[in-house]
Amino acid sequence: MPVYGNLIGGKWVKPASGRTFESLDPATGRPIGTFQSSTEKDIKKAVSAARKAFPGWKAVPAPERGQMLFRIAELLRKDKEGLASLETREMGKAINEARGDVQEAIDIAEYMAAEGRRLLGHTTPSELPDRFCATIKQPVGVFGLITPWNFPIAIPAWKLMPALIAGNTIVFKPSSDSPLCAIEFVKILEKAGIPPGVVNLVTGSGRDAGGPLVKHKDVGGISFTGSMETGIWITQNAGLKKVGLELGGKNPIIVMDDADLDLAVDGVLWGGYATTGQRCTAASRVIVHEKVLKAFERKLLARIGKLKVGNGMDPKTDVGPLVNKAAVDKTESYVKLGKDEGARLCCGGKRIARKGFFFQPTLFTNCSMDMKICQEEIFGPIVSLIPVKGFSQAIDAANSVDYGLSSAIYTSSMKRAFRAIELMDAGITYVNSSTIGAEVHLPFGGTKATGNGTREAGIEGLNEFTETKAVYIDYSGRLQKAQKIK
Ligand code: UN1
Repeated sequence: MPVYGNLIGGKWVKPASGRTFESLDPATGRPIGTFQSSTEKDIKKAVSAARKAFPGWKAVPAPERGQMLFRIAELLRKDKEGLASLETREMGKAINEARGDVQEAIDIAEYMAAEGRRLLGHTTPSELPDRFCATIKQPVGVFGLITPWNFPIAIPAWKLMPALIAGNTIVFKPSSDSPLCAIEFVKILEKAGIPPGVVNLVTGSGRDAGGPLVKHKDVGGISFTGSMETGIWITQNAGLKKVGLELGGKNPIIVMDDADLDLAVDGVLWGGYATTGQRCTAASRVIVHEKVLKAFERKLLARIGKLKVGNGMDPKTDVGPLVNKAAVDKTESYVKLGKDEGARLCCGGKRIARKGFFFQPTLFTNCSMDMKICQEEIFGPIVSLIPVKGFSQAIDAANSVDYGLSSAIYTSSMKRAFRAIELMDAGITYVNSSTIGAEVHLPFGGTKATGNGTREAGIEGLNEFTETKAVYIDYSGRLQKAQKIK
């Protein structure tokens, strides 16, 4: 079994604790590697390496940093197939989706590489004569990145690429369910010429490695994607650091009575069961106009019956395993809860008796918004149908959850589409398309409990990793006072 180290100051090293953990292939339950259980001591070393590397990295002209990001994109493209298979082996998603995950990393690398020649500030007039005013973007310093396993290359890339182009140095703590993807990704950054100490990688648990990173006084910012509970803990423990959070969703698809039902079925299948429901953007609630409920349910059930559950490496697989045993237990507990709450189970509902962590694609109907299965993020292959009487009830249902990440409406009415764009309380709204499939040059993030107002990717994604400095240059040769002070 290969044993992997931490990357600190350009060297692959063993941690202080001497303890290790294994990452399992969720399709077989077999381990694929041994990794370091790091603790505060290792985090301290990594932060100090990042701090040491910061002035040098900040001084590299941004277009030159951009060249390295272009090289990262090139290397990712070259190794796309290898990385995609590794993802499937380590966290289970269907191989075709794993390719998409690597592609998303290539896309953001290229997008942020080009930012090396922009990183735009703005100029603006002064209220005084002979004074020039402008803003510039500066790096924050050492940034801590804490990432999940469900997009084990794309999400680290969403954070690493803007952080790097802006001139930050990094301590990266990946999920313990996908450390090997993180390690292989970081090796590509090394190969592309990112200097030693600029990106440091420390594996280990959230409690023993993530916690000390969040609390470290020399870390200027934390970017986290994961659960709401951990996100709240971070805001309470990060002190005055810049904190960027993406904390999941309970994303609705509204299906109106004037919708193309077959198109909507495609969207629900893709949004609800792709990545086995393990996306922050997964469509876990489908709010259906009662007039079309029966017809929609029938069409959807027929299609769910055809989904092929299996090892993600099989190109015919639609739905891979869940990531680990805990995820299977959690999904199962929500099936029981749904039944107890009075929802009607249409199909699925059971773990699959074979090696690995498989669960049947599951559909509930006759659900109502007061049920926990319609309120809580399950992160498994469960979709709930919620009947409504009309448009305004649909919007109310869509908005009556804590989260606000993604949302969608299927309708042929222009008026309803635009109303929904205006009224759905979420960071993303799709019209006649599913809740998943965000593109990297648009901002990604959500309202309410999905986060703290930051956005990743797109031009807005740079804000999380930069400080904006206001600059005043006075060329009058005398002391000038603003605010009309004489
Ligand atoms: C996530 O699940 O956290 O829009 C990210 C999508 C993907 C990203 C999902 N591009 O579904």
